Amino acid sequence: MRVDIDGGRLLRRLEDLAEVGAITGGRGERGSARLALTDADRDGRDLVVGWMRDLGLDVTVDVIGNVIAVMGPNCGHHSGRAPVLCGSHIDTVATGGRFDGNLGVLAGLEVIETVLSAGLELERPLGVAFFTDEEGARFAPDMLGSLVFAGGLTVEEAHDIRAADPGGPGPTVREELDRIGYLGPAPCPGAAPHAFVELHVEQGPVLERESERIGAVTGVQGISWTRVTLTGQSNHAGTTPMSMRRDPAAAMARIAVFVNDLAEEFGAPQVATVGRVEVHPNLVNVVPSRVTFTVDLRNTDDEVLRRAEAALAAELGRVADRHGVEVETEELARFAPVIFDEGVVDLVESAALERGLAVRRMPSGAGHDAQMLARMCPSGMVFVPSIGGISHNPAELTSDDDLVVGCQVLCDVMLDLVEGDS
Ligand code: HGY
Ligand code: MN
Ligand code: MN
Repeated sequence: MRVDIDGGRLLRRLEDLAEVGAITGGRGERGSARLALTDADRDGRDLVVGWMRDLGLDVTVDVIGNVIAVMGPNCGHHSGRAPVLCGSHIDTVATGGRFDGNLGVLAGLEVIETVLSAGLELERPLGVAFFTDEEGARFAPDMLGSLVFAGGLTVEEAHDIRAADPGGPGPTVREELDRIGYLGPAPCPGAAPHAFVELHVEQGPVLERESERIGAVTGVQGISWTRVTLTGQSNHAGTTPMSMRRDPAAAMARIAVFVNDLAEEFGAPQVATVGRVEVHPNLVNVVPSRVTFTVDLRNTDDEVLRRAEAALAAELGRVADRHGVEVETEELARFAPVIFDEGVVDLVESAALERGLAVRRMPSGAGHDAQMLARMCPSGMVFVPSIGGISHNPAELTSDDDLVVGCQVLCDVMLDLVEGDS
């Protein structure tokens, strides 16, 4: 079964949502800042839930704030069967683009509106979801909402996570869900969908470099987030001889270089990032007393990722000894690589080819909610190119044509998943 989506309507909704928490980049690029469970996230949620309700969808909010909207009797669907679900997230990093996550949710809405307007009679319903705190930038780990939905973390544990706000720790997930009005009644783990598909911008350089339009995503690489706290002794920057110092900033710098060199030595796809650094007391003429920083390590091969983690742990011990500082580490996220359902990957590839679109099978460098839904049902993803491979940056950009064809492929795959029923 095939039906053509309304690309203009999709693009308009993307623009409207981008205005919520709108920011501009260094060169005037337009992005969005809607950190999880902030007022901006609430406003974005309210806008999208309004669109879901306008379509007559059955909208449920669960205990971790995930919002699932499914075709039901109010829009003429009566099968009551498990839905073919799509979706992603609408929370962003603080310097977010307009498409990361948002595309997958609004494309899902577009697919459903197209199917309803065409009056298609389906064997099972379509649904679209947005999951809480996919980014993990404010509340670690990332993909928090879909992890709880899939039963990978208890609601209680998730509710107690505190915000890594400046001068934090900040409020808990539960307090913030309650404050923004999204502490919902629906239980987690949630009901398993029949299948799940996520459309997402690639956020990397591959599709653009290879001049392909669609990525049939084969899986997601492993993710390891560690928060490291090094404690030394604050002292006078002018009077303290180097031999007397216990300087955690110098130690942190050595670790940052170490993980960068490690990734280069291991080679692609190993990556390493020190993305967040907090120095105390952060003053020009004071040897710091404490430095807290994060290390993000990723690899498609879990065994290699474990070697990288072990190398980091060993180096932390050596550098701590050298600088006379204490080390504390906390695991913020640890997800093994995920392989998507071969049948869904095949459907993405064949739907793209049927539309005459150059397509490639490829792993995802970024984490996504689909990797958590893969614990519950056959799941997969559709990628569209990111111009310049840039993301987590207001400069994130995908052409209108690619946004629209991505949505069309999502529509085709979802209808194939409905029809592929036994
Ligand atoms: O960290 C990630 O890969 C995703 O953006 N949450
Ligand atoms: Mn994303
Ligand atoms: Mn992201």
